[in-house]
Amino acid sequence: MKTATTVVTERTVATACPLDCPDSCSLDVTVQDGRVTAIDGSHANPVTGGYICAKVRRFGERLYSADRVLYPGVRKGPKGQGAFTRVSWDEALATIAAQMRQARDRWGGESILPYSYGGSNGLLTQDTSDATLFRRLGASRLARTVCAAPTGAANLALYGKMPSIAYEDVPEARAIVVWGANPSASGIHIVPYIREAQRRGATLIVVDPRTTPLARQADIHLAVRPGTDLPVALAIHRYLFEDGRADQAFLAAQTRGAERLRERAMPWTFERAAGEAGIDPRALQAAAEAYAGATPALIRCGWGQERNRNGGSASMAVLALPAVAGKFGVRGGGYMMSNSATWGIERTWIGSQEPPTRLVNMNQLGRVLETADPPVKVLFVYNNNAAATTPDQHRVLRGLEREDLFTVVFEQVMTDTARYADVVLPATTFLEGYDIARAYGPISLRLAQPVVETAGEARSNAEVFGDLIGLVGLRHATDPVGELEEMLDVLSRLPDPVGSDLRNRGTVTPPFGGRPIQFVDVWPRTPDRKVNLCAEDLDAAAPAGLYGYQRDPSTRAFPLALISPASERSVSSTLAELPRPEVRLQMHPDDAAARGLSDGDAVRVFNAQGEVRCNVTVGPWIRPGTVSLPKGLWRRHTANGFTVNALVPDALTDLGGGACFNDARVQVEKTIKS
Ligand SMILES: Nc1nc2c(c(=O)[nH]1)N[C@H]1C(S)=C(S)[C@@H](COP(=O)(O)OP(=O)(O)OC[C@H]3O[C@@H](n4cnc5c(=O)[nH]c(N)nc54)[C@H](O)[C@@H]3O)O[C@H]1N2
Ligand SMILES: Nc1nc2c(c(=O)[nH]1)N[C@H]1C(S)=C(S)[C@@H](COP(=O)(O)OP(=O)(O)OC[C@H]3O[C@@H](n4cnc5c(=O)[nH]c(N)nc54)[C@H](O)[C@@H]3O)O[C@H]1N2
Ligand code: SF4
Ligand SMILES: [Mo]
Repeated sequence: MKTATTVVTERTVATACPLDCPDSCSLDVTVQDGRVTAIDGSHANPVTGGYICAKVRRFGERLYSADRVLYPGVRKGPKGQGAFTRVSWDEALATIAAQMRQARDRWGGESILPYSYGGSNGLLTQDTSDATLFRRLGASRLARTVCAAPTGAANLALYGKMPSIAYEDVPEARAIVVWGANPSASGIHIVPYIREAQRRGATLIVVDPRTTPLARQADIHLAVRPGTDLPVALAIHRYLFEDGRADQAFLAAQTRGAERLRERAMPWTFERAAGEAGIDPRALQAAAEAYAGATPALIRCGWGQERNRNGGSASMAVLALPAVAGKFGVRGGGYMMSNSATWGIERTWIGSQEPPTRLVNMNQLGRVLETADPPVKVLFVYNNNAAATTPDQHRVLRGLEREDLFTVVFEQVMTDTARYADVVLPATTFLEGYDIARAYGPISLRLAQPVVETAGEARSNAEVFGDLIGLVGLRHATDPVGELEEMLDVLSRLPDPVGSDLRNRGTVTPPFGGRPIQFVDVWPRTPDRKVNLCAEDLDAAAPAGLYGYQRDPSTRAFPLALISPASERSVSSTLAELPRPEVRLQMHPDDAAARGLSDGDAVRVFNAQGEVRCNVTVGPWIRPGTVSLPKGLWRRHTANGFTVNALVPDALTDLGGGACFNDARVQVEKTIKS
């Protein structure tokens, strides 16, 4: 007989969210009888302010979902079917080690391709023992370009990735330009600060093809055609130079290359740029005047404008605006881009020597799997869901279907990519292991610690890659063994007092109280400490030269620009597996009318590369000529099992080798029921 008493133990554990989101929230996780029952924001990180996004509040559902990978498995049945036979860790790892040794001996180390990106995005779960393993094997190197490559190249060239303005200083600004960012979904904790600035009278300008929540509340919304940010930003530069609004003293003292930037901006009058962007030239002029006339003025640059053929030069032109307009040197003035470089953390723990093996651009995975020589024989995917998140989905899937390819996928849940594995390995989540969460919006570093026991037989990256180093016979006596040792090793290699503070307090006091003023507290980290407005190497690398505009690739057959912005339902494809409302293509009423479409109709979105079948939602929140599907969908979310990346070309951006996610061209038509 059952007794009537149940003992419930409940505790709250403090940790941090390391997911690929700018905010890096501090969390309080409630655990009841060993299971996560609630996840909330805490006040440990002041920017978190006690609240978090709805998706991570649901992370517990992911921990215990039917999608979770619980045991190692080897494939049974055809690739992609997702059927696996459970095996022991020993057997799975021995198989992988044997495949890697064999590939290296027969085809050379470069036939092994590690494939990873943000995953948990922490400092421990990437570039630690994984890097050691693949370097020692002489594997192909991966250029991690799927995100932030063009903005990163721009921020590096201009400012040497100088720390950005803090969220807390946003309310000081009198003008705020939100350019290619939708923080209402992608980094929610900045939004109250922007609203506070507006309450204090700041002008808000939003540059985005969609009417995002902030665009709705903006004084000026420039709904540009995707890929036209470059002429728009250059027109503002032209105005600054031509109207005597450029800060000549600042330009002379703190910058190089201003004259060349001016020359390249000259052709772009407001009228011409607005024509290219499909916006009202008067609105563009008003935006330029509002920005030039306000002090402090702040630009929050996002990633939307980087993901097209002009994305590198566009990001350069946007980020160069505060230098030309003289907006630095005051609290709340300057720019915000990724703040991840603020701590100056070099990954010294993996040593500086990288073998000069071939460098594979991750945006061209499908192409590489089909055509590389020597061929890729072992693909090891971790911290990534390539089948859903990489351009040219059809080609990626064809590559993953290759019978002579041995694919390992190390995953928390049975993703679209994991279904293609020959061996699948279960990974821990950030609630089941250690990590170091580094924000890239606020300036914050925080320890994430295990909150609950691991589900099933899941293991951490540190443990698994550490074991594989041993199994392929490449262990050194000094290598850390296991997750905790790896963690302590990383902490011991971080500069003082970062490592010791993280160890002792779980966090670090950021420099300048986390609120640096640009050109007062922090300065460009370029070699000559100046802002390089027209870097020679980038000028040589860009196909049309730096600030050179490449025209819209629309054709009569495929006239609509397709974009795929971040969705509040997921972080990239992470958490997208949780139940969600039906996914729909967003379309402007004019485009719908021209195609005889009404809200809710079933459509095919197609181009020469592929097709996506889903329903359409028609409304004015997107500009005419542009359609939108969410980023991060799983194949199960559309009627035909393909997502937006089936339509995205694997072409690269002008700078940084980035992905052209927002540069697809498509046609849309009503699905004919058969
Ligand atoms: N909820 C949630 N949060 C996330 C993520 C997520 O997937 N979901 N992803 C995380 C990651 S990995 C990143 S990199 C960041 C991204 O953060 P954001 O930069 O905010 O993300 P996006 O939504 O990709 O792009 C922002 C906006 O750019 C617009 N846009 C598209 N094309 C263009 C263009 O050509 N020009 C201009 N001016 N705007 C354009 C889109 O309509 C969108 O509103 O967010 C992070 N945070
Ligand atoms: N169409 C389109 N596609 C896009 C974008 C877009 O704007 N449009 N945006 C791009 C951007 S900005 C980014 S950053 C990429 C992101 O693309 P991905 O790098 O593929 O990121 P996620 O989809 O979040 O997948 C990360 C996976 O890592 C797993 N993971 C997390 N932590 C760990 C761990 O500790 N160990 C292991 N082994 N696995 C772990 C998670 O379960 C998850 O499935 O997507 C890109 N794809
Ligand atoms: S995803 Fe972003 S907003 Fe959500 S909990 Fe993590 S850091 Fe905070
Ligand atoms: Mo990203």
